[in-house]
Amino acid sequence: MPKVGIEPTIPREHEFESCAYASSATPASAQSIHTHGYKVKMKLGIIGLPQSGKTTIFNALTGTNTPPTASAGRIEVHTAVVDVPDPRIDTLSAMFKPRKTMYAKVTYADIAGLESGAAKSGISGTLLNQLTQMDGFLHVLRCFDDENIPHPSGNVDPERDLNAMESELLLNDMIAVERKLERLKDERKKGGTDKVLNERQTTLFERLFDILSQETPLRDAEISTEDEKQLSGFGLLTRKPMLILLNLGEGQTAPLIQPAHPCSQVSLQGKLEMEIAQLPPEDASVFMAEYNIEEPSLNRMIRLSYDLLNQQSFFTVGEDEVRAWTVRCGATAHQAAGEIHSDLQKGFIRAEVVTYNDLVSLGGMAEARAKGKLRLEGKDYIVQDGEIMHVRFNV
Ligand SMILES: Nc1nc2c(ncn2[C@@H]2O[C@H](COP(=O)(O)OP(=O)(O)OP(=O)(O)O)[C@@H](O)[C@H]2O)c(=O)[nH]1
Ligand SMILES: [Mg+2]
Repeated sequence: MPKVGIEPTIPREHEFESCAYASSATPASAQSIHTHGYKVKMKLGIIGLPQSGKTTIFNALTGTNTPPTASAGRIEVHTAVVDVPDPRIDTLSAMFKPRKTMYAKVTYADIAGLESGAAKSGISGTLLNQLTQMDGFLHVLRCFDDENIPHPSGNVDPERDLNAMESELLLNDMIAVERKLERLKDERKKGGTDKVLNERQTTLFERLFDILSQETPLRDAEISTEDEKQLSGFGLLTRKPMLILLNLGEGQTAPLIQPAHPCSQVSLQGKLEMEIAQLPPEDASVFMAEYNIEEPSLNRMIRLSYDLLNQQSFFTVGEDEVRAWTVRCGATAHQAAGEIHSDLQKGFIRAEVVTYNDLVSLGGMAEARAKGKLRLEGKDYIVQDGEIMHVRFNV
């Protein structure tokens, strides 16, 4: 049987890099977040008002201390590839004792603070360029009070801040949609363009404009897969999924936030989480035991980020490597194979599939096969979260 001889280049854990852009320049290079061979699939932009704790959260995610994101008229964006903690991977790794263990990954970008009510013309070009490239947002809401750290609006009020930011994003989308409608109108006047496409897009963007006029974010709108295609590359901000993160002070309980448009929420003590992340692992365990913390809340936040983007994991196991791969929910076995390697997709014959629970309770692939728990699935099989897959292929 052919062997899979792939050695993807993989980033170091928590690898991050920073890119600095002069605020006047169009950052063409901002398109790519290099991760040394690792395909960046999900980029979550950390957004929020100035001084809400974005960099603190970013530092908690990376266990580092990064410099500030805005200084002397420059906008800096720091990105980090972060492992998605998954106890299933830990168990599989203990079972197979592989040379390498790979978790699924999420990429976070620490983006400079957004001022609310910035300008009637919308968010500035450089910042907007960054935001449109994200697949979703982690919206940090300041809940901690600290008289030494002034709040840009004078006092702490997370619900107000949430609404202000939503309005900002909405306004920005309205401007973008309006401009698109104007361009479509110009095209119609000039003629010579694809009339059917123009009509289709005009209907779609007029509908989007109506939705936005009612102050409804586009993520709440029903948009057909066909129409969705028209929007790809358009970077509408309120279309992107958003996870709200309540950044609590030490010992503070999470306030009740009732967003006008529901979003997933998670709360954590950003500064405390950052301190834990910066400790050596032994000290972190002692610290967590003292504070009665079972697991850093950050882990929960990372898992929620992963779910937010409609992603799921399937696993490959062996002596060489135990690894979580990321596919969107609803992906087929054929697509999942392509995630591992294009040869596996091209030469796909069958996938051997076993559920995580069966594999763990039976103790190994051979045992699962003997008990008839290893299913043979074809190209169109819809992969389920947590399944272990072995692709048979021939190229
Ligand atoms: N007391 C307290 N201070 C915090 C907490 N989280 C963040 N801070 C402090 O608040 C200040 C701002 O935090 P940052 O993480 O730099 O905020 P930011 O959102 O990145 O700010 P900008 O990049 O300027 O928009 C820093 O001095 C942090 O130490 C918290 O939970 N409690
Ligand atoms: Mg910052």
